[in-house]
Amino acid sequence: AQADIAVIGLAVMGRNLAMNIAEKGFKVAVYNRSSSRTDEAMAEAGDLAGNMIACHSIEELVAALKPPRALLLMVKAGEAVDQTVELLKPHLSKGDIIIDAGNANYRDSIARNDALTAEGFQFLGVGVSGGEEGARHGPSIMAGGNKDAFARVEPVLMAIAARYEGTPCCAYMGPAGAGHFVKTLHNGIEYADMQMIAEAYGLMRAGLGMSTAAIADVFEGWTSGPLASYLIEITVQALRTTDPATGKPIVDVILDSAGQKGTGRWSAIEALDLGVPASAIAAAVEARGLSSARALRQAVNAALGDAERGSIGSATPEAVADIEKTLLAGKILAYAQGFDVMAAGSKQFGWDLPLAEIARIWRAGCIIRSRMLDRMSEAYSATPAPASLILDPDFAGQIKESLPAARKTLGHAVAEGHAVPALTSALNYLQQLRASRSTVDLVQAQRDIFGAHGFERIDQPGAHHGPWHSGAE
Ligand code: NBP
Repeated sequence: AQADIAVIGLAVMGRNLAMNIAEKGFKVAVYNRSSSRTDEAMAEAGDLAGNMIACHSIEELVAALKPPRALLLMVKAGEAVDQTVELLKPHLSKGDIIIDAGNANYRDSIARNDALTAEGFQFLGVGVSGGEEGARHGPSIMAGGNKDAFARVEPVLMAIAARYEGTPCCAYMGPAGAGHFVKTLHNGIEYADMQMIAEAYGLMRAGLGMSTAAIADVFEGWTSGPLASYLIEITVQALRTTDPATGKPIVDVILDSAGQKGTGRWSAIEALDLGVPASAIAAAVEARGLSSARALRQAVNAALGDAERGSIGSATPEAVADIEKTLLAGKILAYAQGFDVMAAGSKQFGWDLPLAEIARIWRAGCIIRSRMLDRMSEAYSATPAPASLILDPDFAGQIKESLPAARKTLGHAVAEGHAVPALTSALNYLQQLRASRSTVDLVQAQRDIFGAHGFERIDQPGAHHGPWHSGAE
């Protein structure tokens, strides 16, 4: 036995992770349910195959590993994980570590951890972000599970992780479930960030009447400003690409219907479950859902006519700067919501999630990597940590500075018939939060009328009822 770790599941993610591990000088045993994929992965690995051991059976795989064995699963999330674990178990020894590095629901990771630890095995639920490129050259890695098991595989995970100014983007998040919970929120924030960028693009295209090339120039300018991020960079790439078949910008021939694999939706569900508003994330998840409801969209379009989207102004540098500020405020607020959900989850499950560390390991490798996360990491390093990112003096300042532009831009956008669900959700969230008095006084009155729920008064302590029922106070 000579392999340091096994990678099981050699589709896009698994084979790239295996090559990454091999490149860092570890010996990695590789296995895939369909053997042909194992052979393909070895062929693709070229020189790196020298550090890879191709295994065509579970027996071979288990025999190739140094004890206590570490087996990293990169199979399709869900049942495939349980089926693979069941196949492995009879061949494993107590203390062997099973690592699920796919996009598991964190509740499944907790259940798998409980079941496997009861049988004497160890389990890690590890969130890996960065897609194919990240897996190959350095992903962001969020690990949860038994601390000793993490320590055993830490050298491998640290070596393959992305680096930000030399520091690996890999950290221990807490007990089982914590790693996949954080990865879920990463993806929820990713949905919001992407949707908001798309909305800003829409405002420039249909609101300011700009060409795709001109919009690409604007986004390119933003790559060196406060919005600097991987997602803005790939936006420039997308907008600059021409469709070889038609010669049109490729975005103009891509069908406006997006799928989803579940993690964005899970983050919105968790937010609702924990009672934490994450309206910008939820709006982004819903926008994807609506995009894929094509038959309904076509029927509504036919019944009500095409949306008459009007101009929100001319394409002046000021109008474009206003959209940049709108996106900046929206992005900070969406991230604030995502971090709030993590803070609440941490409290609920007793995890003690390291929020500063999370922002730190998201600075490179993952899809939402951005300059802003550096500042977010600093914000959460303060003692005491801010109750919300909005309360960090620097982010508070940025929001305050951007707010007039956001209100103006989104006001025009709504008046002129543009759909800007994520950006307006973020703005509404802030307007509600900062209002000295909301309209929930009326809701309280309604609740008391139909359900005698009672209310507090602004001028007297205690519970009160309105004078609507006979005999009531
Ligand atoms: P897929 O999610 O497409 O899964 C394909 C792999 O799962 C193949 O190796 C396949 O084996 C294996 N598999 C299946 Br399907 N059912 C199985 C079963 N019952 N038993 C054993 N193996 C089974 O691969 P992926 O896109 O590389 O993603 C892997 C994981 O990483 C997923 O959880 C995904 O959500 C997560 N992830 C993906 C990305 C990304 O950008 N793609 C990013 C971050 C995380 P076969 O070859 O025999 O069919």
